[in-house]
Amino acid sequence: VEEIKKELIAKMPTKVARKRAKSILPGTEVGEPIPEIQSNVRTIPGVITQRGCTYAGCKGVVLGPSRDIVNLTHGPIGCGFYSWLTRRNQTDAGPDGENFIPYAFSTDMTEHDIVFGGEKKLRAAIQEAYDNFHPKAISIFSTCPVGLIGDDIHAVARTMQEELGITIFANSCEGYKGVSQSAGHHIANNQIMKHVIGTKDVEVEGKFKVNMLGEYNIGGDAFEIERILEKCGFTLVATFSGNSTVEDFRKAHAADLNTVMCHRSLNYVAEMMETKYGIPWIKVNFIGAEASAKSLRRMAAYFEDQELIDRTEAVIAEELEKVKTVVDEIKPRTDGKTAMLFVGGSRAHHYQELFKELGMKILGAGYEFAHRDDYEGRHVLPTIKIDADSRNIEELEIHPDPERFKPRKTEEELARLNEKGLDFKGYEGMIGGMGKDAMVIDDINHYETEKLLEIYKPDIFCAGIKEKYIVQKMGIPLKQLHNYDMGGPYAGFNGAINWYRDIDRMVNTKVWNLIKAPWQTDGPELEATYVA
Ligand code: CFM
Ligand code: HCA
Repeated sequence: VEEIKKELIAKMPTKVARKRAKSILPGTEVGEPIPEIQSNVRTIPGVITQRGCTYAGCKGVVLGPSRDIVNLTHGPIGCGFYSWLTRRNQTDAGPDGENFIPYAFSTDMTEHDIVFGGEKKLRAAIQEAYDNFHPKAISIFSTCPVGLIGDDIHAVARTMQEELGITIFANSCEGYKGVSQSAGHHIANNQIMKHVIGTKDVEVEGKFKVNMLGEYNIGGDAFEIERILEKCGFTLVATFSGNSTVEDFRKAHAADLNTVMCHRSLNYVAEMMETKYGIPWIKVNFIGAEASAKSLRRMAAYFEDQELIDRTEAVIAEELEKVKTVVDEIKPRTDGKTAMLFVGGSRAHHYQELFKELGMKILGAGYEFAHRDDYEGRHVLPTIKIDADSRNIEELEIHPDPERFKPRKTEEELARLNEKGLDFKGYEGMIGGMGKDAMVIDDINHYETEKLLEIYKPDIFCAGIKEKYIVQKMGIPLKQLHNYDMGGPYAGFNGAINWYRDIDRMVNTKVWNLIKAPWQTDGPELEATYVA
């Protein structure tokens, strides 16, 4: 790995090479000390990154999947248009339910508004959305120019909320606000925490009430998780934010356990909800059949109810049997094949489970915008240095809610359950256990991607739409781990089966190697010589 790392950075200018070197390192064996990796820092200007912007993380990722909130982009039309429906999150509003996901709401800011201010236009847009749809809530997102001209979107939200009598809140999530999407997650989650969660006190039926945090229903993942939870006997109060409604968010404080799926995008929400309402949280992972079974067992153990535990075991046994039949059929064809995954802030780790179930080897992996805890484990949180960019993102000060704070378990109960493997507030990072032969790279850039492909020639590469066609032109199949191409769900047990079948097809087809790009057969269309 060290040799390959040298080769990766060899042609970079010295300063760039020095910076990139801190974001590239080998994995470690289980139990070995985990080295520090540089992450959540600015991408080097001029480098082609996989990352997106803060607005994308705020509007596209966190609030976008909520179906009955009108998500209104305040900015030039491109921002709203290009973030329209691209993330493949699904929702089940039923035949008459409100579903605004297919719409793209925008104030369509123009030069005139940039010069004279856009607040009037924003007010008019909120009024128009209200008149046309009478939504329960409207959420406003500012894009880059709004921050530059200083429109006070929060003041507009406040006055319009008073006027219209519905929930209206704003997110100052200008694209440049943070170094990546991750800042946008934080901005959105803070506003949901401030304006929505805990705003409706109702009795929620059910003995075993849970929330699912960090599950966005890409390709229908949340539907599969809902199916499994219901079968086991859990009551899902709210999912943040796949297949969700604003009413679910409002009563989320009624749950007795928070389960966190994508910890990158909201581990701090779980923490804030524990402080404010007394709900403990555990990390779960429903990517991978074994990981799903383990998560369900821990969830059942938390409630300490024998009937729930037995029923959960029965569901796991039944589901794993289906899974095993498919693995037995497919694994002989995928065993020993190799994969690389460079995506997001949690999937590059979660999906290693599914590859391992097929006997495949991970040559390298990395996140786009994760923080050190996602690589090294949650225990490093106190040692993470807060830089100017992180300081830009508001940290809410949360106190126990005077009426609603109710510890679900005593300290002794929590300690006892922890000993049983519940591991409250814990999660492991990606590096530990990847093995010293594997490469870990944060915020991989395009040049490094091409080099890695040349060196390793993996049987499959996982990334996003910007990488897909370039990788395939190099003769290597690419699986999109963001939108799943047209596949999925991949979560839970049925999802695992879908995954095995799709990956089997992809690593065993020879089509990408048979195709030659025109410049590989006929030579380049244009030729030139560089004269210094
Ligand atoms: Fe969490 Fe996500 Fe991801 Fe993420 Fe994303 Fe996504 Fe992703 Mo694309 S919230 S960190 S910001 S799991 S949109 S559903 S696929 S990069 S790995
Ligand atoms: C985002 C959304 C994205 C992009 C996916 C991709 C998603 O980061 O703004 O680059 O293919 O999952 O849709 O991550």
